[in-house]
Amino acid sequence: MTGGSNGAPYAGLITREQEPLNLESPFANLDDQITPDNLFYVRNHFPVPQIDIAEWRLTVSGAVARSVVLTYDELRALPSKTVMATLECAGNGRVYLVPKAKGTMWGQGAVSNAQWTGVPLSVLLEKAGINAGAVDVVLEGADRGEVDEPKSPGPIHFARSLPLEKAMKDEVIIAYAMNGEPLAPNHGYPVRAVVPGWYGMASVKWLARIIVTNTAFQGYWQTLEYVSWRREDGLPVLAPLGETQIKSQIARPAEYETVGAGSQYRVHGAAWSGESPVSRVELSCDGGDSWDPVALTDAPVPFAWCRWEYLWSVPQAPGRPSLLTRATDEAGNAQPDHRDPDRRNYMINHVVPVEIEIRWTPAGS
Ligand SMILES: Nc1nc2c(c(=O)[nH]1)N[C@H]1C(S)=C(S)[C@@H](COP(=O)(O)O)O[C@H]1N2
Ligand SMILES: [Mo]
Repeated sequence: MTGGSNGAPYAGLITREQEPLNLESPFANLDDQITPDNLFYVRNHFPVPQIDIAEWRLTVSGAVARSVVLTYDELRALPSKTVMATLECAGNGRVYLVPKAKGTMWGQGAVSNAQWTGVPLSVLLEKAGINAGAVDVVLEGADRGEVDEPKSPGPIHFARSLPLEKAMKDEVIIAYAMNGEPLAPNHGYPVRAVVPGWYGMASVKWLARIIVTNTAFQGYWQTLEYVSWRREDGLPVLAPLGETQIKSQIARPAEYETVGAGSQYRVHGAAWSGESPVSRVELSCDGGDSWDPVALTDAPVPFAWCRWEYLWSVPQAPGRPSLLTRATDEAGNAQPDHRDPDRRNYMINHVVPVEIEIRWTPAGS
C-alpha cells in the first residue's frame, strides 16, 4: 500500500483522516477470523516515520543492569513466537456516543485481528536485567510531532508504558511480522509492540526505545489522552486506559440494511474481550425484548476475537426493528446496557442498537 492522495491507495478501507492517516476496517465485510493486512484498521497520530533499516536500532535502557542495543537482524535471531490477537482502538464506536465526544469518529471498524510474530518483551527485559524496584516499561515509537490540543511540549514521540507485571507476560511481544509478512509501514515497520488484551494504544508501532522506569510513567498519552475517570473511595482520579472491555459487534445485517420479510437471514459478527476469554454471546432481534444465545464459530483463542452467527427467521411483518448483541467473558464481565460518562471519549462497549428494515421483496426483484 502506498499513501498517495490520488486514486484509491487504500481500497476497501474507510478514510477517517488523511493526514495523519486513519483508516477504518470494513467490519460489515467480516469474513475470515484473520483480518488481511490491507484491511486492518490504521490509527496514526503522526506521519509514518521513514526508517532506514541499516540505521535502525532497538534499545533497552533505564532501570536495567546493562543497556541492550539490537539491530533488526539481531532481534529476529532471538527466540520468537506467534500470537493471534485482536487490536481495538479505545475510540472504536465513538460515533455512537451521545452527546458527541471529541476525537476521530470511528464506527465499528477500529478493530481487527491478526497473527503477530516476534520476540517476547520479557526476553529483552531479561537480557537487560531489570533493577529491583522497577515499575514501568515505556515503549517509545520513532514517530513524532507536535500536538495542538492539549498542547504538547514541542514535538514529542508517541510513547506508552506498561506496568512491569503486564510487560513480563508471555503474550506481550515485540513483533516484526503480521500474518506471516514483514510489518507494513502503516502497522509499525520494522517492529511494534503487540499487547494482547489491552486497547490498541499500548501496542506501540515503529518501536525504537524501551525504557524501564522506577516510577509510574506520566507521558502525554497516559495523562492527557487515553485516560478515564476511576473512582477510588469516592475520589475521581484520571487513570491510564489498559484492558480492552468485552464487546460484541454485528457485521450483518449492517445498519439500515433491508432484509426480506419471512426470509432466513444469517446474522453474524464477532466478539472479543480483554484478559478473560469470551464465554457467551447473545443476540436480540426485537429491540432488546428477547435474547437468544448465538453459535460461536471459531475455536476459542485467548486474546483473539471469535466470530459468531445466528440463523434468524425474519418476521412476516414489515418493520424497522433494532438488533442488539452482547457478550460475557469467563470472569463474568458483561457489556453494560448504558454508557458510563466516566469513560469520557474512550472504552465504548455499551450495547448499541442496530436499526434495520424488514421489507417485502417480491421474488425476482
Ligand atoms: N508509534 C505509534 N504507535 C501507535 C500509535 C501511533 O500513533 N504511534 N497509535 C496507537 C493506537 S491509538 C492504536 S489503536 C494502534 C493501532 O494499530 P494499527 O494502526 O496497526 O491498527 O496503534 C497504537 N500504536
Ligand atoms: Mo487507538
